[in-house]
Amino acid sequence: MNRMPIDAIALAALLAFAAAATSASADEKPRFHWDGYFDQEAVTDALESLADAYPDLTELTSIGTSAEGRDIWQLTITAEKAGPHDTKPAMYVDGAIHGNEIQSTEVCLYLAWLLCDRYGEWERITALVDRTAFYVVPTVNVDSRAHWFAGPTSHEVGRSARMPVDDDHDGLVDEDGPDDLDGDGLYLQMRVRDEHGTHRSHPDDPRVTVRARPGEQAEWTLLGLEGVDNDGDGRVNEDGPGYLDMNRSFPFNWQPSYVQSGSGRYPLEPSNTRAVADFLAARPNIGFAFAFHNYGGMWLRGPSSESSPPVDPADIAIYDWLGEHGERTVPGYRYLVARSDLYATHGDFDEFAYQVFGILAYVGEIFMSSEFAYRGRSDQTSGPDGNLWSRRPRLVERQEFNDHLMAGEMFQPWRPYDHPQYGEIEIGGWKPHAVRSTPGWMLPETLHRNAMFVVWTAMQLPDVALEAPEVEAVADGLWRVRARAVNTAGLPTLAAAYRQRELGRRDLFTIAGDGVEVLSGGVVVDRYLGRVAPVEHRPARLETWIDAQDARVVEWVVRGEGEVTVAYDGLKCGRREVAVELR
Ligand SMILES: [Ca+2]
Ligand SMILES: [Ca+2]
Ligand SMILES: [Ca+2]
Ligand SMILES: [Ca+2]
Ligand SMILES: [Zn+2]
Repeated sequence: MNRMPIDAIALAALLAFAAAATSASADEKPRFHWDGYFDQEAVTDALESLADAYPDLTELTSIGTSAEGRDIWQLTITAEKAGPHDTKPAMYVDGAIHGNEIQSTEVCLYLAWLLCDRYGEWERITALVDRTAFYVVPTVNVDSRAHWFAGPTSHEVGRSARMPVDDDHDGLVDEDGPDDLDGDGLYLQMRVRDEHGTHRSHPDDPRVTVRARPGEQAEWTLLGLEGVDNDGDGRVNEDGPGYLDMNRSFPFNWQPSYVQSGSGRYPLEPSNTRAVADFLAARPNIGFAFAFHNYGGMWLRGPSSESSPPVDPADIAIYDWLGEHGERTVPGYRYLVARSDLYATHGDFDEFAYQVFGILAYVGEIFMSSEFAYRGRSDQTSGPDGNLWSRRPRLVERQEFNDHLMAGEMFQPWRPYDHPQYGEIEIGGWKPHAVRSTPGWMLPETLHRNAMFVVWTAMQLPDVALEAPEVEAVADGLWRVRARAVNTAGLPTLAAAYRQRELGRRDLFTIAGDGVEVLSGGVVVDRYLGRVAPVEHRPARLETWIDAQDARVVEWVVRGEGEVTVAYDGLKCGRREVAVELR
């Protein structure tokens, strides 16, 4: 099959990184090269080849289009022969709501491929794809990720939605973004020699510009991202493409731009986030969500801001339990609380999913700068937590990594440039891949570990079985029916937030039969003493839920004869039913 197309400009940025490619093996299963990146065209090709190769496991749809008209692809993965996707507990996974956080898309693609490729080969993956559904949106911010690969680009640009925003309120839109002054396809950094400036060259590596501490002679002032004053307003690069941060645009605890910049004029202003919100609303079977970003090596849970309602302690216990597995699955990652351990955000996706839909959610921040490792025993010390770290400044070590592991391809040496506004300056610095992207040759393990934490979490989605009800005659034509539903998985059928905020219907434990009258019914609150909490109305239809690795027992008294059907029906755990004879 074809080599994935990477256009010429992107190729310059990708030099040191393998280009993503696909090929068919003898068994016609699609094979992908996971040691490189997929541009948006290659993402579409990969999704189409998965959909073509696995028609019984996948369904590829577009959930909407972006501002620039690109499809926002969504791949459903489940074994259709074991039931339609919307009758199964489901996991939602997305990537690249921030377009420059590129490898989040590859994690989604890898997950989708892994589930299809190992189906029928790995027993637990097969069972999982039979029992649950995965909804994968590899790239939410399709426009900016496409521009990031097309270039010119920088690790700093491409986070925003590609929607025109007048950032400086001068009546002109996107009139002064970064400029590729030397035409190398990269937006690099500018610096000017200045003994009264703020920075100096690091003595161990003059390529590294560090802040001058008190008493140290400054050498440089940093002038920001490469560019000129395009509109003659006396400011440089003050209004680039965008700026609207889609992960501040969700309609829970949303705040306007004067509270939090980049949130847009109103919630869900970008069509991308509207498509995601509509998708969640239309899929009440989703029990858990992952949104992948970079970087920092973190599994983040809410609450996201001071003004968010607290996370229910029962849900925290689940997050803590899963988070510990997440830390072990991707060594070095930390499980953290977004608000208290990191920074406050308003209108972010995972808070929206949790608070509005009762979907437990993690943000996965892929990649740690400590992975740019070049260190030996002599420059390590044992920290209080037993970890090792380098004594050298991280940026110096990153240059060593650049030199010895990447043959120098991560950094563009400083070069003089005659700037129309600043005069004699220098342009250089870290290339687009060099800061927040996993180097291509390190990607396969990163993708696998992150995807497997999603897989393991999906294995915890509620797994409910209904046992054969017990029927006991209490009088002539009068029967007591006792039924028991068991959830053997690690997640409850409904999260505590969902139950306590009444975000949707509860699970229904029902009994029905032709000509059978249900006189009373209720949940058995003490299995040993047989105490029942009877409901006053509609006893045939008991509203309930089941905790993780727990059971729900109910009891009805019915009058009649023949067959009754007992069912357990939950939005997030599917429907089970069993027929039983009244005798
Ligand atoms: Ca403007
Ligand atoms: Ca703008
Ligand atoms: Ca300007
Ligand atoms: Ca400019
Ligand atoms: Zn992000």
